[in-house]
Amino acid sequence: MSKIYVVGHKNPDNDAIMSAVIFSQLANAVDSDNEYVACRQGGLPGETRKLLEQCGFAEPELLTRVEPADEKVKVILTDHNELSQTLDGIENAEVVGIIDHHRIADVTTAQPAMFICMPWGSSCTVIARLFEIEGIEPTREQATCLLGAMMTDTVMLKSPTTTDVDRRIAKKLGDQIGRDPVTFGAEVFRSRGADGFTPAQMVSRDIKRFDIGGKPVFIGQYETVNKQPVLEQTDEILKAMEDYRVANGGATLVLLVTDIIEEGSQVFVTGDPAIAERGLHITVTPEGVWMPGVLSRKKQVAAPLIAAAE
Ligand SMILES: [Mn+2]
Repeated sequence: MSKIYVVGHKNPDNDAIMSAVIFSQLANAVDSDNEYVACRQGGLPGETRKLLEQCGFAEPELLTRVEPADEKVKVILTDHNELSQTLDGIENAEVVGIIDHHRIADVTTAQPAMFICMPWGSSCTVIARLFEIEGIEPTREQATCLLGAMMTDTVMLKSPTTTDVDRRIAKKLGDQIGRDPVTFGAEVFRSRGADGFTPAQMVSRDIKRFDIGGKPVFIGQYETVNKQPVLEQTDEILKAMEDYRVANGGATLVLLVTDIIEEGSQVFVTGDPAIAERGLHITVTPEGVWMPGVLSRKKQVAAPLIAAAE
């Protein structure tokens, strides 16, 4: 029996944690030859902590780096396949699987591996589909966590990353737990402890590093149900962005303050603005640029930045 650690990306969001927790449970149910252990690379988002508590699921173990060993540690990565978002020392691990919904990036494996990546709204959608394929009905608690992560990752099915598969599975899970998915999703968003964050936390709580045009670019996203009180702290936010960028060696830092009710993002940039200006067709200003309809970091910000650098 080998232990296989299942872990989402750095600066975990709800989907990164829930995909590791629920996939481990599914894998333990179908594969008795191995033991799957859910892990996390950082602190739990507020809504994730509440959902896990409510469902009686343990907090995943903290795992941030892999040390060299005679027998390599086995890992499955969820919700990412970018080297810049994965475990430190990943070269010391054997990546036996990836479950994701992002672009295919730069994590490589030495051996054949399970690689399940679908262009859907969340990694938890992919996992809910795996339950269907395995012919296993998720428990009420599993359905609650899967649906919660689907709703935060798709901004209650409003993000352009949302597909018909997400809508179908969200309805099915919602029916199972007796909740309307969007109403339930709004509750999950509110349970995050909205707007109790410092500017430094707004910048760093959900930030991803990308290597774009050979340069390290950080893209953070802070989702809120009311952007106004956040924007009143613009000066402090810009300072926190610049502190984070310098401390982490970024060339550019882009922060989206996403208003999920108004359905758009105020975009702030520190460091070299050229890549953001080219990719997003904006002129960067200190007060930020309102981009209506921009809800998805992946599809509406990271992808055009990467495309503009090619
Ligand atoms: Mn995700």
